[in-house]
Amino acid sequence: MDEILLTRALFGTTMAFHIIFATMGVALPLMILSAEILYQKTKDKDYAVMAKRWIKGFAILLAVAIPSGTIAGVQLSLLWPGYMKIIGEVVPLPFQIEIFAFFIEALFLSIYVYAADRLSPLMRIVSVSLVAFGAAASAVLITNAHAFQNTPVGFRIVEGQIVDVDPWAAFFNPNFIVAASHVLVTAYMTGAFMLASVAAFKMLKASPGSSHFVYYRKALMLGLIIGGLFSIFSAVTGHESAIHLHHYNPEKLAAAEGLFETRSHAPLKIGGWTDPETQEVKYAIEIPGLLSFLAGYSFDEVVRGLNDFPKEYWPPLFVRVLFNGMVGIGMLLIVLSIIGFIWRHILKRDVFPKWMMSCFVVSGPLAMLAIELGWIFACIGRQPWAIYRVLSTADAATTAGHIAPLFVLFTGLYVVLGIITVLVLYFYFKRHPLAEEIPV
Ligand code: HEB
Repeated sequence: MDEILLTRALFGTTMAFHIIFATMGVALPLMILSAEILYQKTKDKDYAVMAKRWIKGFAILLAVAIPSGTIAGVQLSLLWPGYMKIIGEVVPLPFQIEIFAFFIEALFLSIYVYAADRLSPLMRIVSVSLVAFGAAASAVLITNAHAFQNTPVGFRIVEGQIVDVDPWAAFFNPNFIVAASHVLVTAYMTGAFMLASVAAFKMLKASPGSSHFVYYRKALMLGLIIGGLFSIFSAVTGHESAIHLHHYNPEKLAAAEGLFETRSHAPLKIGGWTDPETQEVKYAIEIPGLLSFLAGYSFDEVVRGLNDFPKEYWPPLFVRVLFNGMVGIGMLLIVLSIIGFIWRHILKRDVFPKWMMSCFVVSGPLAMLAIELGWIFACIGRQPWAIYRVLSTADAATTAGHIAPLFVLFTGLYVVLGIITVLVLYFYFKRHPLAEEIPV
């Protein structure tokens, strides 16, 4: 493997690992807040227990999110000096403000974790809200740097020098709002489905009708309802992201859709894979005109194809599979949460059929997979650029070499850290079973 590919693999592995914990770190406070509010409203003690147990899980996951995020930050500077030079000169703001967001989150988290029993109901809600706010702000700010890579504005390069810097223009780059909202809502969606998965798994082990079964069913429904709502928002913001690509990064959209010739009435192709030889998408279901319609709300909308761009600017064509995987999972989870909701709240059934339970159990990991696919699609689909049309990935990368041993070392570290996290979660909740709070 060449050094640049290794550098990308190393950084990509770090990000793929970090994003799991970052996502949970953003989403869990919202779930805890929802349980808190439900408890204050209904006085149903189950929800207080839920908030209490979720915050413990959240604290454990945050303990991995922080060091892995720190590794990501350090690797950003060490592996991508060319990139950090431009970021440092043009958009340092998101990284600087993020430190404050992190302080708010950490401060109110300790207040809530260690003093929840002594806080008034209002102060409990205020502190969890501030934890949620800090976490969301961090996610939005970091996404800001990613958005700048897609639509870099707020500076000019004259004879290799960066001039006319306007950091706020760079901060409010055209991709910012779209990307930040998609990242935020998909994180909330994923956290909710992750908790739904755990609840469904536990329900399968509890005897129907028991107090524990009822507790887990409440947790499952809370996860499904919030997850379902946010999966609809994910589709809306995802659709906005696609329109954004249509205007600002058409070769990424063309690669995602396997579109080679620029045309109006462009069809939407679902599934399949792109054959670069024949320039066709094989084994896809084609819906005539829909891509044009989705991109511009008119069948006459002209969507640009890959052949409009020099071949060295084409993203790898396999990104289509990543994109379809993400969209497919999103659609599936919308349907699943609607079915679950109808079954429980409209048909008023107390137990779910086995197949539905199995779907609930896999819903969380599936959503997390969609997060990974989304990030990989967004970043591989931007290739060959680190900063679109400004800095190539090759120019951004370090030339120091010796990446292979680092890659092996860090991958090993993540495997070990991942296993330890699962064990810590497992043993913590085994030592503190639900029976401690709610008699069977
Ligand atoms: Fe997504 C990304 C679309 C769903 C996660 N997305 C993305 C993109 C697009 C989309 C176009 C790219 C952007 C750029 O690059 O700029 N989606 C979409 C759609 C849908 C979706 C249409 C429907 C359904 N997603 C989804 C889901 C999830 C996601 C479900 C999870 C859960 N994505 C994601 C991520 C990303 C994406 C994480 C990365 C970031 C950005 O934004 O970029």
